[in-house]
Amino acid sequence: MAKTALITGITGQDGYHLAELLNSKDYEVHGIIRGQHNPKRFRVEQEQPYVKLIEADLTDESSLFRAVEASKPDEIYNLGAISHVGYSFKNPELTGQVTGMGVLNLLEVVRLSGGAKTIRFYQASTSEMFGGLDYNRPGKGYDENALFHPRSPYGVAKLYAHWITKNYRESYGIHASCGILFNHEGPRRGLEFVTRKISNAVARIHLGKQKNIELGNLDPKRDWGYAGDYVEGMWRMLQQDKPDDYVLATGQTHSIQDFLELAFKEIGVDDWRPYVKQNPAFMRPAEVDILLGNPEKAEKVLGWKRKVDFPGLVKMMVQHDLGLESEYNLD
Ligand code: NDP
Ligand code: GDR
Repeated sequence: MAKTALITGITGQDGYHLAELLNSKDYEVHGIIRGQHNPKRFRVEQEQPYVKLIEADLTDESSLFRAVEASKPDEIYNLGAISHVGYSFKNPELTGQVTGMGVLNLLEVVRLSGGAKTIRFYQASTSEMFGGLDYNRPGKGYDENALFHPRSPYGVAKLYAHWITKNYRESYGIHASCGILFNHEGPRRGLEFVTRKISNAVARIHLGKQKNIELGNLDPKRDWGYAGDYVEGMWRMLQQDKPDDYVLATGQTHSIQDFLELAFKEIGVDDWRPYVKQNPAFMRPAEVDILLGNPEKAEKVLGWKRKVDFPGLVKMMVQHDLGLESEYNLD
């Protein structure tokens, strides 16, 4: 019989890819959308008409209760969050409420609605929980047992969410798994994140719509993969007999300068430096210098492996934005 899934964060990057994947597997897909007038509703309705939208908010437990009642899910994927690290420094309390306490709200709904033994739960944990300081540098890559030292209100909220999910698994026997996902990007990435900001600016510079790009710190390194590959890993976690936590990563790390290098090469520019201006407004009070993941457990247990490599990812994003920016005048 076809399964039913409830996705929070349906309007986000991962929500898009996961809904596509589950629909291709004949799931009935429900998605939580927030706000009295969410401009992204139109996008979902146009592109993914199979998604049944339910109005709710992670900070409003009764709304989540109604969403679970209405959808009767076999699987819940909690992707909703304040997800921008820089923004979390400006709105730390809101971040705590949505990204941290929102997860508790949803887990309580699973438990109190009698779903502890019937609903499988995925929590979107993150590599931002590691932090990358001198005493816990990644070495060969952070795995599931590496030390946590979050460096932002976002990372701290996610760490609470991570542990409360594990706690509900241990306390109430909920089939709840945390995917500790390293950065994953793609053409659906929000323009506020550095990779998409660069790919979009490069396309606009090429088309003469923009002269340069303002960025913050260019030195940090990230383990960047493709979002379409990562949602497959989320799904696989919930198909296991036993719940557990898994790192999804590529096992390679690259700096923002590496990303700039490849992105500008895509439009035939060898030296990107004249086009990039540094603006302190995009710097963070505390930075995560280096992230590198070790996906060995997911590869072995889930049979998961990323398909798109770093050059392929940069190319995909720049080519997408060249198409988009040539077709539409978004100014
Ligand atoms: P996005 O920022 O693209 O999407 C976030 C989603 O959360 C949006 O749909 C947003 O809705 C929703 N949301 C925000 N606030 C609330 C709220 N109060 N109630 C309900 N929904 C809300 O994130 P991604 O798709 O990139 O990431 C998905 C999840 O995975 C997030 O939890 C993120 O923190 C985590 N993650 C992401 C990684 C990545 O590299 N992409 C890596 C590791 C973890 P709206 O459109 O209305 O704002
Ligand atoms: P990150 O992604 O913080 O890793 O979190 P982001 O793309 O925002 O930043 C990556 C690195 O780039 C540096 N940077 C800039 N970042 C942004 N956004 N804008 C800039 O102009 C800029 N200039 C330099 C940042 O300082 C940082 O070092 C993402 C999110 O998706 C989280 O939700 C997720 O948990 C983690 O990835 C894994």
